Order: sequence, then structure tokens, then C-alpha cells
Amino acid sequence: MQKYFYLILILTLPSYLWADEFPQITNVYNRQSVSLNGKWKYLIDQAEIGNRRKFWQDKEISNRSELLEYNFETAAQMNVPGDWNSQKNELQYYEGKVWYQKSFPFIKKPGKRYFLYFGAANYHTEVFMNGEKLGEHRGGFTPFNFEITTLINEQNSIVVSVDNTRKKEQVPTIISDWKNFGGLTRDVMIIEEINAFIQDYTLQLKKGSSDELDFTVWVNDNNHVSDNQVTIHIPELNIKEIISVDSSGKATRTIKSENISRWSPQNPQLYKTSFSLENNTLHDEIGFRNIEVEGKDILLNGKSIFLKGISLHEESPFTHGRTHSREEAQMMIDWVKELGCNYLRLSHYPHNEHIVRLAEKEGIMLWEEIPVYWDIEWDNPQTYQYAKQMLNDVIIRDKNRAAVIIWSMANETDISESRNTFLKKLIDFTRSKDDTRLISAALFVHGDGKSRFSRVVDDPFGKNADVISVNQYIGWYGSALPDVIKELEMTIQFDKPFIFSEFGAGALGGFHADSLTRWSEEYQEWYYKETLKMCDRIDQLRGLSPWILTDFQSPRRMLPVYQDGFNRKGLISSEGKKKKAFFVLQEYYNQK
Ligand code: GCB
Repeated sequence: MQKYFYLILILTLPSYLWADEFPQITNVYNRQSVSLNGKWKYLIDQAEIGNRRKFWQDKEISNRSELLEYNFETAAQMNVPGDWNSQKNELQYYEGKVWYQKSFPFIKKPGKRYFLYFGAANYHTEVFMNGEKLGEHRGGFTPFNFEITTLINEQNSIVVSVDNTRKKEQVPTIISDWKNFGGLTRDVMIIEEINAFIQDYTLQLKKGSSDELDFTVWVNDNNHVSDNQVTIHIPELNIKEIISVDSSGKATRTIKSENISRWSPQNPQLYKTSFSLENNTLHDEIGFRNIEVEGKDILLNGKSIFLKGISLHEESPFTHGRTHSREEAQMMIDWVKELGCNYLRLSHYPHNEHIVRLAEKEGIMLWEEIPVYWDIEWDNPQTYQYAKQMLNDVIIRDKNRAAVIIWSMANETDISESRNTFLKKLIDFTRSKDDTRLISAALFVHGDGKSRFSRVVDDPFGKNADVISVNQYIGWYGSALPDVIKELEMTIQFDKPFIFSEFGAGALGGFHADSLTRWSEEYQEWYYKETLKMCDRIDQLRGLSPWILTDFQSPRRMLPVYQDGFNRKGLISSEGKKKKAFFVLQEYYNQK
């Protein structure tokens, strides 16, 4: 009986406990590393036989009489990073398991430690190296890593299964309005470190202070030495301090500096900073700024700002796949700047680190979000764990980026007791990890019956948020045309900054007609003109991130001729061409 009890216990343990992940190593692009990007072999495993037949043993065919019904050696290849959908016709709509394999030689250096790092893989990933399981990870948009020091050899084989099956309890859940790209979607690399190394650090201005830096460092030391010393050096600020870490590897210090030139869109100042432990030095470029709210204002470095933004999915109009490279990030940021933005909503999940870093360099403030999207399983503790884990991981990755000003908890979630509790727990968790940034979520509005287009913003989430954000689509969804937008009345029940996290209308790029014709560029142009006029009437408004920079694919948008698989609300078409509304918003921002 007891035996069964334990068996049941093991089977019901939340699966995140299975993962044998090493705590996230940050600032990976400035570390010594070997890229594993490039061609990987792959096998489609719709029948889910891979786990039973132990694909990870990656057998070579040594005996011609042996029956082996899988074989990486002769398998086709695809690019990593990259979603599978846009690379292979047969995988365009595939949802299920795919096994990846890569062989590579390696020269191990004495005294080094090695870590296998994945920028992201969607959704459930199991990782094996040289026949052994390293662990698994759930969640499609955040990094994870495993220590491989004792496993790595002169010749190696890594086998990874990635499963993008949608499941009720996952985050996001079954339904979403974007394409469920599967695969090893971001960079894969081996990070080289020494026995005791700086695994992570926080360096940002202390909340409410313009001359004190809060610094925390985490050293990972195999020998758990207690007197490791970390030197932090910011030459331009004349800062050089030596700090001893405790036996858990942690040290915290407040560092004073009078001369900080604070980061802002006009002055995206980043300071070259180095962190050293013995002879090992890790470099970064870090900006310092204050972000807070006061009444209805968002204050950046003490001054009220207006967020001139746009929303973005991680999808390229040229590859029709998930973006993952620095070059693609540059392309997006160039468009964002051309539009006149100082702010970008990275929706609806954490985007890759390249775009976050680039936005920061170019002076674009960021909203980052986790895919708590529409109605997920609010009462399921495992669902909460998944959401919390994602939030935790993106905060760890991006906490030193001055550009990130808002952590968003969710998008368009119906109010209920369990949803309110779930989101409140996420808020509390976020504040405990990072009390320097603002908290928000994209909320629904509802009618109050006073008139056809009067709307109230009174979601209880607003009580605990710093910024009240809502999505609204009057003039697109439903039968009303954009001429009714002028009748929209917003009653906002919170004395806090208010932003439109979304509004938008669909247009097929290149389709021209009169402005009454749905799907024409002219309709979308008219919609933007009316909406922006309406925005000017809301004096509590402190920003916008209209929906959306570029068209993107979605299983919900199959209308032939006009949609053909794309959500057409982009200001830039699925071929990368600007639509008329792009210029309406550009003019508005240029005058703002
Ligand atoms: C929304 C959602 C977004 C959709 C958009 C639309 O409110 O937040 O994910 O894509 O509307 O196009 O309807």
C-alpha cells in the first residue's frame, strides 16, 4: 500500500520539480561560450515513441541485421535557432513532439565548468547528453541551462525533444491569437566558466534615489568558499569596490555615486561595467534611471512622460517565423524608431534578449509580459507555478535593463475571485523580486449602460497596479464603424496613469478602397485618425501601444482573401510594407 502511495505521490508531483536545471546564468552573450546554433538533425514523433524507444541513446547502425526504427544519422536537418513551422512545409501547422540531435567535438580545458544553455524552446523540452538525461523545462519563452561539466567529452551527442502541444493547464492555455511556433526557437550554446564564477548580479538605482546603486551578486562556487571577493568597476563613474561574498555566494552593497547621468530615450546612456572574481571578468553595459508613478503621471527620472508606443509579436514579416537574431531585432527597432516611438510593448510573452538589449541601446522603454492570456486555469496550482516561473525567469534575465519599465502580469482576463487571487499573488511575487519597476496588465473595459459607448475601467486588479492599461476595439469589432469612436466615454475609477495597451483594426496591405470598406488600408487609416482624436480627450492618458507593428499569423484568422492565416492589424504588412495608418500614427507621435 505504502509503495503505491509513493508512486502516486511521484506521479502527481508538479513536473517543474523534475527539472534538473541549474539556476539561470545571466548576461550570457558576454561570457566565454561555444555556439551550438546551426544545423541539427530532427525526427518528427507524432506517435510519441521516442521516450519509449529511448531516442536519446542515439544509436549508430552497427549491425545491418539490427532493427532500428529511428535514425538521426540519416535524418533531415533544420536550423537552430528557429521554429520548425516556418522551416519545413510538413511542419507548418504541426503540434506535437520533435526530436533534435546534434553531434559535436569538444576540447575540454582543465579546471573549467561547462553549461548547456537554451535561450528558449517551445513548449516542453527534455534534454539528454551522451545518453543521459539532463532535465526538462516547461514554458516557451524563457532561458534554461544545465551543468554538463562531467558529461562533456571529446565527442558529444545532444538529443532534445521539444513538444508544443497545447494543454489546458499550460501558460498560455489552449487558445491564443498567435501562432504556436514549436522548436528550439532561440540560441543554444555551451557556456564556459571556472570553479567559482559570477552567475548573476543586480545593479540598478535604488528605488527613489538618483545617486545610490543597489548591487547584489551571486557567485556559484563548487567548493563553497566563503571569502570570494568580487570587484565591481564602473570607470566612468569612478566606482571600484571590492566586496566579499558570504558562504552562500551572495553579497549586497549600496554604492553611492553623485555623477550618474540617467538613462532616458533622449539620453540612452549605458555605463561600461565589469565584475571580476579573481582573474575572471564579466562585462556589461548598464543604464540607470528612476521610474515611478505620482497621481496620474508616469515619472521617468522625476519628469512626466508620455509612452509613445506600439505592440509587437516575435514574428518576422520576411521569414514568417519567430524572430531570434540581433539583425531581426534591429529591423524591428528601426521601424519602431521610424514610427516615432519611445516605448514598445513586447507582447504577449518574453521576447528574446537581443531585442531587449537593443531597445535599451536605442532609447526605447519596454513593457514585458508573460502569457497569462485570456482564461487560463486560475485554480490550478501548477498553472500558477508555470506563470510564476516565467515571471521569475524573465525578471532574472532582464532586471539590469533600464529600458524595462513595466512588468505585465496578464492580458485580457475575465474578473473572478480565483483570477483576482492568482494575479494578486503574481503582483506580490514580482514586487518581492523587483520593487523598482511598475506593474500592470492589459485589462478589459465594460459598458455601464449610460450610453452605447460609455465604458468603465474598474477592474479590481487596478487597486494593486501602478499603471492602468486597457485594450479597446470599438470601431473594429462589432458592427460599429470608426465614426462612433468619438462617442466613446471612459470613466476610469483609479487615480493612476492610464494607457491604451491595445487598439487596432485590420487591413490587407495593398488593398485600397474607400474608408467604409473593411480590410482596406483606408478603413484602418480612418480608424486610427478617429481613435487618436479620442485619445486626446482622455486627460489621464499617459501612453499608447496600438495593436500592432506587423501582421502576424494566428490560427483564428483564416478568412480567405483578407486574412489567409494572418491577423492583419499590423501597421506593416505580412510582406514588410507600411500601410497608410503607419503614417497617421507617425504624425501623431511626431507632434506629441
Ligand atoms: C486582443 C488581444 C490580442 C489580439 C487582438 C486582436 O485584445 O490582446 O492578442 O490579437 O486583440 O487582434 O483581436
